[in-house]
Amino acid sequence: MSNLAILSVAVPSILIIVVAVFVLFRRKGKSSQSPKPLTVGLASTRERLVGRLTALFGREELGDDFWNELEATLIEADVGIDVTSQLLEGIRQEKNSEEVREKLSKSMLDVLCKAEDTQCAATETPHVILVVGVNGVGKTTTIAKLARQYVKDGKRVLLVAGDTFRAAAVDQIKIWGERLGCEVVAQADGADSAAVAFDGVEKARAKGYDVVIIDTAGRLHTKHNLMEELGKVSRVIDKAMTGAPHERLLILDATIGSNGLSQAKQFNEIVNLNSAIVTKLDGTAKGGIVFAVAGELGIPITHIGIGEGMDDLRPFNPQEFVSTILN
Ligand SMILES: Nc1nc2c(ncn2[C@@H]2O[C@H](COP(=O)(O)OP(=O)(O)O)[C@@H](O)[C@H]2O)c(=O)[nH]1
Ligand SMILES: [Mg+2]
Repeated sequence: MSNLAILSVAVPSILIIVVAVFVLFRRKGKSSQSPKPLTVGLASTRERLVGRLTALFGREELGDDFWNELEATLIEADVGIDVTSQLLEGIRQEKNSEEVREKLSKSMLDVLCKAEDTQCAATETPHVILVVGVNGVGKTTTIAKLARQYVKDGKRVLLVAGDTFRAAAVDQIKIWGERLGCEVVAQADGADSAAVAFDGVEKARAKGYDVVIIDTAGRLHTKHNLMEELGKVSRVIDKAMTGAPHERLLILDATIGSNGLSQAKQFNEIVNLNSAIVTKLDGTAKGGIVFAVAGELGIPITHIGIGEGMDDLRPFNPQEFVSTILN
């Protein structure tokens, strides 16, 4: 075969391959960039609640059965007993199911908005965020998702590998730092978590970072000494910058049920939580935990996690949340 013949076959083939690879990568990039709709992320909670409520609200008579079933539906969705009574208070005298539906949605919104009012605004620089929660709830991945949003907003973000309990945890946050282009403050595993946090905040102040996000070990809340250590981390950060950590953020896994609420209470006692992110709402029909956190503890929810993708962390919007799970 002459050189010309080889070239006439090879050049178009190479061109086709290059174009195919280009198209494939563009597609991949696009699909990972398009955020999942909330209706998809909350599909299980929505199906369960909408299904049961539609059947209930279709009834003519609003007798004891109706109220008992409405109460059970909310409790089974992890809204919690206290918040369920709070939601139904002032509605029980209603005779018309359409009115009940409207008032329920309004009181759900009230519970969320009341907590939302206490949301901490980033007024100081650097804005220091201490992230707490038990193992596996999604702390480190949520930190990466949050950091990415701050970076998109043009902020300089410093990550701190405060989970010094396991070497893998330090590596995990370093990898995220590299991917996101954020610097990571870390020491060898087994180092004192409070010392790493102190270094991180000092560095952020000296180098003019806008946001510092501190990862911590997912120690079990039942281990008293470990909770104490978390208290120490928080106090040491305040020494590095008075008033910090400004945001004491709890990451809560929606799939663990009512245990989540008792975890939240214990973390709250130690670090005085002022924000929460509920993750894995895509994996449960019990999205009512959001109301329990806001209503029982008064902790504002800043974001919700509805998937493993980088874009599956959404700023929490009470109005949108209530209308999605009820309609
Ligand atoms: N389905 C789903 N998975 C999540 C979500 N958030 C985190 N995860 C997953 O939860 C697992 C544990 O996350 P990791 O950040 O390592 O938890 P950590 O131990 O608290 O730091 C990982 O596989 C994450 O991808 C979410 O909103 N939805
Ligand atoms: Mg982690």
